[in-house]
Amino acid sequence: MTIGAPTRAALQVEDAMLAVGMNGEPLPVEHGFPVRMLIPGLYGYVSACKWLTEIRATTYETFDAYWVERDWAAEAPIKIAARIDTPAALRTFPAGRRPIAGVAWAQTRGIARVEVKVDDADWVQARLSPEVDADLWRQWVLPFDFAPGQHQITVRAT
Ligand SMILES: Nc1nc2c(c(=O)[nH]1)N[C@H]1C(S)=C(S)[C@@H](COP(=O)(O)O)O[C@H]1N2
Ligand SMILES: [Mo]
Repeated sequence: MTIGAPTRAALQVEDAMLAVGMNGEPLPVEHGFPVRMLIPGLYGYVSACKWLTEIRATTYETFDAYWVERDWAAEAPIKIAARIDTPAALRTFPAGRRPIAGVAWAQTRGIARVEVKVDDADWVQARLSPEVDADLWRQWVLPFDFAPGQHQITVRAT
């Protein structure tokens, strides 16, 4: 495996690191023991090489990493995203009040707002957990009174 990251991201992104531990313990093998790279804000295939053996300073013109050879983008900043975790898709549950909830993330930028739309109703702002760090997921929740029937839930984050 070869994984190529921009030098400026490795040097300038706050918390870009070569990681040797996780949760106070040596890195687990499946997460890259003995050492891996980690750059917040970039997808794993362009930033997070595990089981590191070598770092080479080169250029995008002279070297294509593994996935770039397979036509993936050479540079890939993580896109803002939000996810609905509950209710799960296609589940059946009693009508009435229950939380719609999930997580949202936009590494290095942070989440300002999460809104939820049920069926054809207007967007409603969800409650957000406190921001611990712009690089971390935010949980969001919106209690909702479900009428009987089938519903379509959409989420968007800013
Ligand atoms: N050596 C090596 N490192 C790798 C990969 C790999 O296939 N081989 N996959 C990358 C991708 S695409 C991701 S998303 C992350 C996933 O590992 P993690 O869950 O430990 O972050 O590892 C990255 N580092
Ligand atoms: Mo990935």
